[in-house]
Amino acid sequence: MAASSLVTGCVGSTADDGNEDDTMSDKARKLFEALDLDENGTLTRAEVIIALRTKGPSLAASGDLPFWGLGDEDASSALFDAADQNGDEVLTLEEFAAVVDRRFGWR
Ligand SMILES: [Ca+2]
Ligand SMILES: [Ca+2]
Repeated sequence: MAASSLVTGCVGSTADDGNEDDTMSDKARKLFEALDLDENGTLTRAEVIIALRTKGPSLAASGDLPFWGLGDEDASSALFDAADQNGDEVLTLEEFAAVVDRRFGWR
């Protein structure tokens, strides 16, 4: 499996339609929305754990999450801790995207 196709795009700086910020990948945004079970715009630790357990397999099957990104409760909790940079026990999209984009190599 070649991963080279993942690193294309965003080479030009002329695209400026204002419809896309490049601070995070679309995949991170999509995953965040999938995990935000109550759709309030932030992720709690419980949401991350529950959502990855309930939705993770189907997200992985559809290519929206690496299979190796699936983990048990401890792994999900660790992911939460890694992402919660300011320690307020909720993840913003920005916090979440920064970690998953790096960890999953999406950006
Ligand atoms: Ca939420
Ligand atoms: Ca936070």
